[in-house]
Amino acid sequence: MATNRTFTMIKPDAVKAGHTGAILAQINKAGFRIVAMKKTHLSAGKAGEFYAVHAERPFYGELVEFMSSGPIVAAILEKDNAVEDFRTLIGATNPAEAAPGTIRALYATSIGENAVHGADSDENANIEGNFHFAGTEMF
Ligand code: FUP
Repeated sequence: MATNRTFTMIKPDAVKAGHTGAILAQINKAGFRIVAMKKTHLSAGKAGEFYAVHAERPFYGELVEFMSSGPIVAAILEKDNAVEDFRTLIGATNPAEAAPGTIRALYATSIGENAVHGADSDENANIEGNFHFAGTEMF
């Protein structure tokens, strides 16, 4: 279900640097509609839960520390082909490999502090959206 929805987070580096407005404007201009959105600060426990799929990876500890280091903006976005189109809009995980003009090329500083998250499948978009939002917060 919800194949036209994706889930994103503007990460602590980009929020701290004051890029929230510019990133939301770019998302808007690319044709995504905001279904749900909030500014929040994940605890280390919650960040660890969100990224549990990476628990065995060597960067997991740093990832959890970074994602709980400051406020984020979480959002569910809607558009035809949302997951794939949003991955294109944000660019490669490593900003050094991100296409020019993509959000990560513009605002990310490293592979670890890469400005934004984008769900990688319809299934994960749904799981991640439900992790952050109740059904009554989606419009
Ligand atoms: P992406 O789907 O592009 O966010 O990338 P991944 O799911 O592979 O990784 C999730 C997050 O783990 C990245 F956003 C940043 C972090 N990461 C690292 O810190 N180092 C790596 O080598 C790979 C990922």
